[in-house]
Amino acid sequence: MKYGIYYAYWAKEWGVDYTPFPKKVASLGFDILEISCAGLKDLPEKDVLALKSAADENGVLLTGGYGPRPEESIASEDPAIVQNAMDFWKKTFAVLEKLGITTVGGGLYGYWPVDYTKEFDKAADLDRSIRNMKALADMAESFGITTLGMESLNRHEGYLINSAKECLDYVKAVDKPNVKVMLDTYHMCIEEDSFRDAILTAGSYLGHLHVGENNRKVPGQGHLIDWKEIADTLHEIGYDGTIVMEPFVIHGGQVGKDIRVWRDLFTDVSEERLDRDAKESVAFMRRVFG
Ligand SMILES: [Mn+2]
Repeated sequence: MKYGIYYAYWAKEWGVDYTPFPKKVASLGFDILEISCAGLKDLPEKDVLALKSAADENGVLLTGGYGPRPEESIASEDPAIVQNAMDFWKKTFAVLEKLGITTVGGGLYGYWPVDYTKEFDKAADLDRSIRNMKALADMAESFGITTLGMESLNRHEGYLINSAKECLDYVKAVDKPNVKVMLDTYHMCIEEDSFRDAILTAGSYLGHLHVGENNRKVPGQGHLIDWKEIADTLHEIGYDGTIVMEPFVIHGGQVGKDIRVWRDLFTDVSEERLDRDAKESVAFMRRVFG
């Protein structure tokens, strides 16, 4: 297994200067830095190269995460929006390739976070999404993307894929080798009957995993999740891939708004405190997951 962390733990906005992050996360004990695809296609070439150098120098693997904007949804009934989404990904994949990124995950099959004041037709949206994902998968493959993680999200954030079972059905319908199931223990707390059953359902289709507590603090600081059970089940299905923690503990900015964090989850949310928690958590993960 390789262990990572999503940069937005420390950030209030989606697009930031990532250059200092590889050194930071390596020093805290991580193998992976997950960055957002937001704004990547517009990142100046020198910044792309600086991030790649920083990652290489620190032996850090980069992965990508993304929640497409409404105008980037491949499930849209508007062909112009689908075309815009494909254009977005073509430019984004080109940058990911330069960064050596081969794994991208998130609600890539639609848009995020969903605006529930708008009407939608789940079956029709799924149909279009599956059809368009086949084309997106082929495009991704041409840029060296080996894993497009279809992240199963909780009901408040999405309606197309809420469970491991729905995710597996989607992935099988797309039927492309680089389109895989992606689970997130935070969303699983809300949607699944059992962590074990959900992971067994994903089985060999699991391509990426987000970890976080019920309260989105770092693993080890919640009250609900049996991490040993999750570790044992991952071993049982032979999963040896990427595990990225995705904590969100600071309110404010667009990150806080999109994630619905309306309070700081600690009195002390200093960088030192966040660093210490992340360091202890990845050590905890390595102990439990072996
Ligand atoms: Mn996630």
